[in-house]
Amino acid sequence: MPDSSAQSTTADLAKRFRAGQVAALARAISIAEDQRPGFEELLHELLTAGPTASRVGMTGPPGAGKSSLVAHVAHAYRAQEERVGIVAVDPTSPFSGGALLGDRIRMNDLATDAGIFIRSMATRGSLGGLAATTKEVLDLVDAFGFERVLVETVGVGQTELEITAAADTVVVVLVPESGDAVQAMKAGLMEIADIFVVNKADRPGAPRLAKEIRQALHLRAGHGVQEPSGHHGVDLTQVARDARPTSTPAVDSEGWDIPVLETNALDGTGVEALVEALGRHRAWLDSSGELDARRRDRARGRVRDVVEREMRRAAWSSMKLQAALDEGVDRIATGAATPYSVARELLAQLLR
Ligand SMILES: Nc1nc2c(ncn2[C@@H]2O[C@H](COP(=O)(O)OP(=O)(O)OP(=O)(O)O)[C@@H](O)[C@H]2O)c(=O)[nH]1
Ligand SMILES: [Mg+2]
Repeated sequence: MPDSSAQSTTADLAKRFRAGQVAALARAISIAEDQRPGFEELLHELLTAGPTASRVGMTGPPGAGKSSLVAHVAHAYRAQEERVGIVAVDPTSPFSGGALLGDRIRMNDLATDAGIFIRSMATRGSLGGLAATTKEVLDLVDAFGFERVLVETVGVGQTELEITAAADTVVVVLVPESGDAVQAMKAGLMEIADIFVVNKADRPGAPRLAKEIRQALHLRAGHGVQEPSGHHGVDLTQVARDARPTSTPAVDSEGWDIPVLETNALDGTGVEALVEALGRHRAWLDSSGELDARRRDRARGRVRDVVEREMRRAAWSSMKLQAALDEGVDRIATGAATPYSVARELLAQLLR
C-alpha cells in the first residue's frame, strides 16, 4: 500500500497527465514499467475513461522497415492534424530518448514534432511480465489522448505475438529476404495479420512474395489448410490463437479481406494505400462489432494478468504460507508427502 505522500504524488501526477503534460506521461510510463509501489492505483486513476485511440501494431522481422513505415504513417496522420503516440518494443536498431533512429532525417522530423510522442522499450532478455508492462504502456499512451497509437515490435517470437494482441489492427511487414509465405505461416503471422505489407518493393522478389501470401491466404480461407506446427519448439500458431481468441483471421470469414500491399519505405511508394487500408480496417472494426470484441478480450486478459500477479504476490509474501511450504518440504523429504499434496494444502490455505 502506498503511503500518503505516494498518494499525493499519484494525485498530482494524474492531474498533470490529464492536463496533457508529456512529462507526466513519460513519468507514468516509467512507474508502470518498473511496477513501482502504487503503480496499479496510478493506472486505475489514469485509465478510467477506457481506450479511445486507434491502435496499429506493426510487426515483422528485424530490419524489415517497420520504423520507416511507422514514420511514414505517422507523417500521414500528422498531416490530418491527428496526434500520434509511437511505442517501439525491442528495436534491433538502437535509438534512445526522442531520437528514434536519429540517423534518419524522417525520424528526426518526428522527434521534434510536439504532436508526436515516441517511447522505446528495451526488453530483450527480460521475459517475465514484459508483455504485461508493454500493454500497460500502450494503455497509458492511449489514455493520454493520442488519436493514433502505433506500436512496433520485432516479430520473431511468442512475446511479440502476444503484444500484437494489444493492437486493434495488426500489420505484418515482410520483405523479400525474409523468406517465403510458408515461413510466414509457420511463424504464426497468418494468424495475426489484418494487413500484410511486403516492404522493400524496390528489391527483386517482392511481387512474388506478395503473390505467395495472397495464395496462402486464399487457401486458408477456402480450404481450411492444415496448420503447420511452429518451429524452434514453440507452436507460434497456437500462441497467436491464444493471443486473440475470438477473431478467426482467415480471409473474409468475418467480412474482412486481408489486403497484401507492396511498399517502398525509402521513397514512400505504397504508403498512401497502406494508410487507406488502415482506415478501412478501422471502419470495419467499428461496423462489425469486432473492435468491441477485441477490446473486451484485452480487458479480460488484463484482469487475468493482474489477478495472477496478485495471487503470486499474495502467496509468496505470506509468512504462513512460507512456513507451510518449509514444513511440506520436510515431509516430502521423508516420503510422507509429495509436491502435489503439499501444493494442494497450500492452495487450500491461500484460497480460504
Ligand atoms: N531498399 C529498401 N530499403 C529499405 C526500405 N525500407 C526500409 N529500408 C531500409 O532498411 C533498413 C531497416 O529499416 P528500419 O525502418 O529501421 O527497419 P525496422 O524493421 O524498424 O528495423 P528494426 O527495428 O531494427 O527491426 C534501413 O536501412 C532502411 O533505410 C525499402 O522499402 N527499400
Ligand atoms: Mg525499428
